[in-house]
Amino acid sequence: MKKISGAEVLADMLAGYGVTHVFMVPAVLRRTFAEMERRTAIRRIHTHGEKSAAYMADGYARASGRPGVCMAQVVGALNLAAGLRDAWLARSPVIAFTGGREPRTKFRQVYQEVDDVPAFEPVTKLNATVDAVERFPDMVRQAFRVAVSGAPGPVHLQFRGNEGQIDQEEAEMEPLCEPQFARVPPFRPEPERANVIAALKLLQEAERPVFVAGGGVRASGAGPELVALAERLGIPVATSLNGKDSIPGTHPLAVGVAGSYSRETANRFVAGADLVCFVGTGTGGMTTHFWAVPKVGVRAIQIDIDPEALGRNYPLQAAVLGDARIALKQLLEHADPSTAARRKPWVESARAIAREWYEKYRPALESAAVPIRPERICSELTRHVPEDAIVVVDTGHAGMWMGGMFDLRSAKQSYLRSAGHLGWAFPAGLGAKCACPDRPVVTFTGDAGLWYHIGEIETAARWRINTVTVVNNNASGNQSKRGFDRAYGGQQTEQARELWTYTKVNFARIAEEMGAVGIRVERPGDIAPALERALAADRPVVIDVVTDIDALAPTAVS
Ligand SMILES: Cc1ncc(C[n+]2csc(CCOP(=O)(O)OP(=O)(O)O)c2C)c(N)n1
Repeated sequence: MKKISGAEVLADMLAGYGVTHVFMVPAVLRRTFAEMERRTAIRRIHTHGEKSAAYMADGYARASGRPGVCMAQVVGALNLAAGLRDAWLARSPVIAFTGGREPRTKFRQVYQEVDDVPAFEPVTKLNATVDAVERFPDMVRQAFRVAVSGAPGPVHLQFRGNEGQIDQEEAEMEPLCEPQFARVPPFRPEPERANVIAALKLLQEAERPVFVAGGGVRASGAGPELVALAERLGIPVATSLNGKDSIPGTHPLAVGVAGSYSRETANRFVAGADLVCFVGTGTGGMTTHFWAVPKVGVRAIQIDIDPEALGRNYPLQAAVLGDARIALKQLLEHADPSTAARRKPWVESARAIAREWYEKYRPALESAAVPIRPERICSELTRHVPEDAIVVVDTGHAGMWMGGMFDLRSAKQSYLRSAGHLGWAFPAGLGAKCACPDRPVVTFTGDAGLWYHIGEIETAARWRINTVTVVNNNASGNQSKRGFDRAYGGQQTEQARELWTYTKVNFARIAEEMGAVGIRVERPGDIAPALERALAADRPVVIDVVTDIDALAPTAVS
């Protein structure tokens, strides 16, 4: 076998696994980048921070199901690790490469170096070092295998040398790839038949059952099977925020997002169920409003690929271990549609509750107020986001507004949300666009969210990553208002506003200066034309919507 360098192996393997973009701040694995140029078509997106590079890789991974790759030299490693937190929480297959310590200079106060490996431990499924160049092929294969297998998640490989200079060394190596592990899911384990039958019996006998679908449904591509089963048996569907795109919000059986950043009617509906079937959700605090919706003790079924998730928070009547799509398909094969008759009143009540919600919120959704109400932005997005769009949403108020007030209209639309980190959405949207260049990407963020990684507007413009970013600009992080009201015993002082307000800024102008298109919107009637213009633009666009600082999203009901 011929000797080749680690750089050649790594470049060939990334291309072999179908990686189209890597996201990083230089300088790391420099020779690998030179080999990428010589040997592959991989785009090397250099960003304005390692955290945003990790978020881009995360958006890339969530949009496509293919691992997103991000990198940092040793001094940026912990910035990168910080960016893996959201991917870890959302179970997103991100692969992080960093430069690391060199045995010859360890423990000598060498420039920029600390022991970074332990910091990756809580946010990775695999956290390993590559100390001998011969190990490139098997360690890279293991990185892909672990990232996409079971419940997916981030992995970290630290390459020897502060910039990963080990990549210039040579050995006899074969850059063998395993295409099976190039995307989620690599396997579709079949559940045990007896468990499927037990779950089906419970669903068919129930009078008021509900599905709660999570991000595992997206990872498995199981949305169509879920909707088909719901239709066949007459079972309404609520989702977690991460699973919002399991069913279009406009579907007659959709009751909306349950949990904390939710739609109140979804919580009321789930709370009234006599049987809850969780599919691909970790039944975590956000999905269940801290285990209040539904209450622990409700009759429950769970379908998950992770055996440790089954029954973790809700004791189960039936547990189904396996791939969500396969499990739902098997349920569908055996389902008896005649049992749907007993759930007719329950399905009717789901429709009634949905109508009731629209009537209650219609004034806000259609509000002509200036400054603009965020509900109006959500409703404009419901109507005007394209049929095949990827919608990317930040956390905090952005998550609350869009979780509760925005509806997906088509099964071809995707919804990706921050799992808790403010500032995630804008760079994640850029990553999503890199992974799916033919689909429109529309990002919704608050101004505090945009500030985090505002420099990446320049990255988007430089690389022509043409996303549309809608900024709910109230010159504040006003989700914090209620919390500070409480902290001040009910009434904040004037000075307390220093803690959550910002300078009024025109983001459209900033965007223009960085090479993007900037559109400032001050009247609600101008939102739709702005979206239309933005979606047709040949550059990234920031739509700066001036909104009401006093608008607070409704809090979850339980
Ligand atoms: C990394 C991180 N730090 C802090 C928070 C807490 N946090 C949640 S929402 C929020 C303010 C959000 O402001 P903005 O994005 O402008 O939206 P608005 O509330 O004004 O609608 C903050 C600070 C967080 N979620 N993530």
